[in-house]
Amino acid sequence: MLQLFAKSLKIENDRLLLSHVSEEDCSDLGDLFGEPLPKEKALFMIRALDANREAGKKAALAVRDRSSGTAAGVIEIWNKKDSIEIGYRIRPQFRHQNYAKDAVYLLVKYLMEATDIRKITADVRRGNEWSVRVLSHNGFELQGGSDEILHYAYFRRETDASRIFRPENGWKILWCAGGCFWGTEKVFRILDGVKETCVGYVNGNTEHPCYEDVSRGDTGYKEAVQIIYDPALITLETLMKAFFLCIDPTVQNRQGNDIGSQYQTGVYYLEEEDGEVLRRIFEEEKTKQGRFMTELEPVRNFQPAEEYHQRYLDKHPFGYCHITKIEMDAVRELNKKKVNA
Ligand code: MHO
Repeated sequence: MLQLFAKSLKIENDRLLLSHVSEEDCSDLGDLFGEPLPKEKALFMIRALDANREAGKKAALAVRDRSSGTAAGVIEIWNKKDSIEIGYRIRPQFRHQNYAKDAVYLLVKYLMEATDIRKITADVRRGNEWSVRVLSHNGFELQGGSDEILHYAYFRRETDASRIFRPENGWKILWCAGGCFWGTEKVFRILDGVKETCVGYVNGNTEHPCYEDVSRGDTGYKEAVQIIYDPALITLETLMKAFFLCIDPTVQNRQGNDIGSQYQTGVYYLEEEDGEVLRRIFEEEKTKQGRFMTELEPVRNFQPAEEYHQRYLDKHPFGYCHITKIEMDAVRELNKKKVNA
């Protein structure tokens, strides 16, 4: 696990400053640049970086391996007009240990908590699969590019419940957590009357979760699919039939091979009238099981997941899916039954 030299990083007038240098930073920076680094020289370097950043150029931030204390790499930061751009260099011996992933994770988290920056951009040379993985695992999305360069961007995530999408035209909305959301989304897209789906993180306790956060299992977020449906074409009862055909409600914080609180099953609703119908359905389901662990709650917040998770199994037909073909076929059968039947 890495640690940011957060003490060297200050916010002044909404700008990032690397103004303070401790003895400890000096040896880490020296180690990183491969030479002993006296405090004066470190300060000079940092001032130069600050001046560069002030001039709209770049600043840098070192990251250190917490257990060995060794400097692992440097993150460079460029201030831009409406965003911040980052780059990073990680020492070769740390490249195979997810350090860059951790470094970018910490930096994004730090910037989102300590500043009101809304967008972070990063460019990657085409073919640099390693960096593409680091960025996409941290919620960066591909924005375009040229023959040589790919442009990635991270957008500030909003989780305020008041921002929850409210469909119009009489369509309705519901969130279902059925374990890994790749398979759950596929299930609901089978059903006639489901107009739109979006995978994401539901009812958690942090401000701007990304996949990395949620995978750590301590945010309270569940992987879920947001379902927008036409109630004239499909009822809540049918949606719940599909849901219970595919989940195992007897286990907690787990579905199939996936274990962790992000895999907890649950149904989350917006309107109290839906809550009433759902409670009735849940009571009936409970009588079918010896143990019943599936949650039913009003929705508090929902954060759409990164683009690469959306319709994942369409993008990767042989990708991981915890729901079997037999279950998918049983869901497909529901389309043949009449609405309200
Ligand atoms: N077992 C899968 C789960 C992915 S899911 C989006 C994996 O570890 O990749 O949680």
